[in-house]
Amino acid sequence: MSNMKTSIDPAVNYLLPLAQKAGIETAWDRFEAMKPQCGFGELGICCRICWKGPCRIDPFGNGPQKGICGADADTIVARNLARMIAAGAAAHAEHGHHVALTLLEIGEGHALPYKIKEEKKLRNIAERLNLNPEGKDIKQVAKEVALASLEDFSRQKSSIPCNWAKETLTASRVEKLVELGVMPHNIHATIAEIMHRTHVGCDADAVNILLGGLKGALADYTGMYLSTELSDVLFGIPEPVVTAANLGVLKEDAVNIAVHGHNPLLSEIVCDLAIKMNEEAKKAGAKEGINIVGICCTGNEVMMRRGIPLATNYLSQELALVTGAVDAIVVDVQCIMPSLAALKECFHTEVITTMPGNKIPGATHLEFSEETALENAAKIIKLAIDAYKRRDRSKVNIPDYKETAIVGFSAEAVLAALSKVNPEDPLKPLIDNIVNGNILGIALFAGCNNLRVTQDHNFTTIAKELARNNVLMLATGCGAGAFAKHGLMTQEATEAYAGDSLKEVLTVIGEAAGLNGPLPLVLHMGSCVDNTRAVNLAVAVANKLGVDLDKLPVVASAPEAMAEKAVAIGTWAVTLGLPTHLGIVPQVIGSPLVTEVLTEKIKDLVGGYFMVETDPKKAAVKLVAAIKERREGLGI
Ligand code: NFS
Ligand code: SF4
Repeated sequence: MSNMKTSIDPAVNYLLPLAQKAGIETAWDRFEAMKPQCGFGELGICCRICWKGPCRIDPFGNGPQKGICGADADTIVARNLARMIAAGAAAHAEHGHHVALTLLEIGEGHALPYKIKEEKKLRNIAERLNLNPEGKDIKQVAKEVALASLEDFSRQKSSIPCNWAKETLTASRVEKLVELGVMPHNIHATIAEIMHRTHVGCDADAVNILLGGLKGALADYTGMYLSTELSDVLFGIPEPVVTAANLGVLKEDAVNIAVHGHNPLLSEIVCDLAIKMNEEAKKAGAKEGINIVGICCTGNEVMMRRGIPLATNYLSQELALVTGAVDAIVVDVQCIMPSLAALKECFHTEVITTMPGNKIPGATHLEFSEETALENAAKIIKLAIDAYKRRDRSKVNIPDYKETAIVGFSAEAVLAALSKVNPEDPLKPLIDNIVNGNILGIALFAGCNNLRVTQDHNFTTIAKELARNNVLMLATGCGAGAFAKHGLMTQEATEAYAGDSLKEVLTVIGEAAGLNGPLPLVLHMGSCVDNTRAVNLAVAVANKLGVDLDKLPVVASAPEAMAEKAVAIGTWAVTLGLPTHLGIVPQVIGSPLVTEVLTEKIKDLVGGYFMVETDPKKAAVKLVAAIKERREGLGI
């Protein structure tokens, strides 16, 4: 291993040496073996779009400056980036599409093991989408909302923007995006458009391709937004709940089932059924019954809706199995390391894939469908109980590390807490404290883990610096996982790290909301698709102040970004007007033009821009500076 520390997570540092001793390979080993990584790829100047290639541009200027077809570095970099955005958008789109189709089935009265948990929210959504829900039967409302959402995947008139984009942003932002020609009318069509224009021999104008990328990012936003909101309708609006995070949440005397991936459709049913099948697990000898734990964003979804503890975030998913105590890991879509199935060779763990388009060789495939969700879940739990019986106790090593985490701060939950301070005007206490400087600004942490940096280190370092500077922090995805694992989603963290004025505000709100103390230092807003919850709040604040999003002292940061989805999210954050930090150097710097557009020129177009800074302390300084610049702009 190199000198760089692998992780600041004590559970990882406990388990990695054990894995090494046992000859079990992890992502950290494979990362070492991959070095040196390809410089052309790192700079984004390798093109494999057609079979005349691969082509690569010599970054030093001595070798080829054009691919065989004549595409230069700018075209190649822009095309590669746009394709990443399209892939990220496709991932979120499929997720949202799946949830919307499920809602439609329910609205049409088909027998599914789901029901509408949040009627009021559904009616609110219907109103927001201009569907006049008053007096209509709830099933009818569900059907209309589902159809209006599905319209965002099928609309043919390109002059009509997606419902979920148009109705969730400030009017001035919508106007600007329409003017720039980057407002999507159809999520799937926008993804297809990017794939077309980046095909060999199509769009060669880097800036034009990047504009296509912005549109793709907004399609991503649209898919995510509807995914989050419709999931709330089916599974409940998250409310603050106290739970725990890190691998110490696994239990020696329980059938441990890890749910991993992104879509709550299956994991919700697994959780429901686990309660019913608890006795069966006990009969099999597991004194504590069934213990469900989460990984990645499925973990975030069930954590914030049900208080299910989070086992770990992206990078350490393999180590969950190295504990020898996971009896089954059930995965759906996205961010699942194919290596999990190989780990099955060393342990008794059942690795169960569930989605037709997400199989892993060596895993057990139990295909999920909405109609058979209950049977699927029962089979999964049975497999887990059987595996538990085979568990080799001599291989069990549960690290004794877990931290308390208060999670579940949906936009509704934040507003509910604020309304305890001011029932007539819940946003007022937030806005007043931003204006008077008690809260310097707001930072949204998102994104993954990446082996290029020490796991979780950037997140915690930046957060502690921002806290000292009185910045209110929100987090989602594996970033949220990092904060939960390291105890930053606690009241103690607020006491320890928040600057005086931030502490005072968090305490007033926390006390009013009945938490007997401050709000946690970092507010857990959910999975990655739930980044739109933060937009929801930001738009409410912007509308109240009568300004657009690019005027607010709000910033975003993805200190360990990795996935194509993260590229898409980062790009829409910029497009919506936010200064957005990346702690990983994006694979674009082989084109000075693209780099300049994304970090500078784009500011004139949309107000937001990317800031690249790999040093977390310096990143915090830059984020604070960006917030202060916005404050100056507002004259506060
Ligand atoms: Ni987001 Fe969630 Fe994690 Fe990154 Fe993957 S799990 S959707 S992509 S790695 S944060
Ligand atoms: Fe090379 Fe052009 Fe083909 Fe890319 S599209 S591989 S640059 S010939």
